[in-house]
Amino acid sequence: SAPVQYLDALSSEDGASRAIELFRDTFGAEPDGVWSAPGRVNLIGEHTDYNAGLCLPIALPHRTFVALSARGDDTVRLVSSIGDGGVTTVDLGGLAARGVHGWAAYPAGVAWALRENGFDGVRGFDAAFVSCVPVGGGLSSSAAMTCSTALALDDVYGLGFGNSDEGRVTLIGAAMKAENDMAGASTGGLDQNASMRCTPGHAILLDCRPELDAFHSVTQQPFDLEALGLELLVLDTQAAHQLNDGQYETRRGMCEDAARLLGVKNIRVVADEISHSVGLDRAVTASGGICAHDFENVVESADAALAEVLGRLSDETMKRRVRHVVTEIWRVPQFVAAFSAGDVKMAGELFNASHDSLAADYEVTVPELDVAVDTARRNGAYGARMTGGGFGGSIIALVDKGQGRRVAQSIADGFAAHGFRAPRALAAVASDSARREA
Ligand code: GAF
Repeated sequence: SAPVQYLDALSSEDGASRAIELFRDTFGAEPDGVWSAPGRVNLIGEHTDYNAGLCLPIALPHRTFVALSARGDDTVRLVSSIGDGGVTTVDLGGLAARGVHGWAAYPAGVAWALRENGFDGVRGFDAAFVSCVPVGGGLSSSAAMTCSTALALDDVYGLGFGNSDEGRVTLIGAAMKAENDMAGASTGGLDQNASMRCTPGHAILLDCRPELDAFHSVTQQPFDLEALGLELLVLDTQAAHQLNDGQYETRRGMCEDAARLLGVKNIRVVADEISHSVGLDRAVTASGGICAHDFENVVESADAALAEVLGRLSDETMKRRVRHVVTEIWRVPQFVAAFSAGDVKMAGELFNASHDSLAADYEVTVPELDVAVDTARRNGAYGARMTGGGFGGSIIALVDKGQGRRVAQSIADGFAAHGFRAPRALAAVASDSARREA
């Protein structure tokens, strides 16, 4: 088949100048500034965020840039390089949840959410978006848009949250509210935290327990692929991905039902209780690696204890959903420990186990994702898995440095043979969170 296409990231200069140009052409004025926010890939910890679990995302070099100006009224005017160049207008006055449709719900929803959260000083704005985060690729194009908007509004309306990690948590709240209540995507916080809190060269270990403050919810974990002679291939399968079509919400609802039936406030409690009772938590520490000599026995005991808990549920589908969430939460610290100890084989196996669980137990994969993962594994990847919400979107594969393009091509060839759309590849290095560009 044809050579696999790589999606390059826009440089800061390019992204900013294109956004300024679109703003000028559309609104006939200079913007107050340009801000940007990245897409993400989650290394492991999928469908755990809304279960108060653990995730491990990095920010992509691929970003959404917004040139934006404050207005003195309640009008929002939006234009995007991805659209047809037309301007969408929204009136913030009297706006209610689900009151905006299409992509405008995301940026307009952020201003609406900030006002709903009590920041009355936030008024209308003009904004021009330019992005290199593939839309619908499961790489958080939505969060890149809401987070770049939140940071811009914070700046032009002088809220003062953008300059600290703690303050950013407030902006994340508004970005999430925009997605949940305006766009109707009941997402859980992984994407917005990644876009707002990641730092170059690091993944964030994100602990989604709602009781944690900013200081305790994120720890920066060095993620240096170079040092291990590795490369992380990201491949957008181009199988359409959408989070507001009911499937995501159904998964989320079933997890909440399961927690109620088990008498716990969330599934994280189940994962932690078992982990503690069998010593899994003591065997796996981020600083000490995986230290139990009898690690396999510990994992077996954990699985047995989990089976016992699942025995208290009667619905077979629900059992599998809970099993995915609990085992996935366990895999996150194991991956951190394996990676920091340079145990590439184990890190890859954890990728594989995560994908297999998402496919068999959580049922959020599609044939394109399974074929891509399978092809990557057969072509030398240490491990491969879908990343993000699933139902389409992207995979990631841990491969030897210099092998990414070959593996991507083998997947593209496989896709051609299956009659799938041509996939697109991205080179992933752990990049910076949302920032002001100009
Ligand atoms: C999507 C959601 F937006 C996230 O909140 C998260 O649940 C993810 O799917 C699955 O881990 O990206």
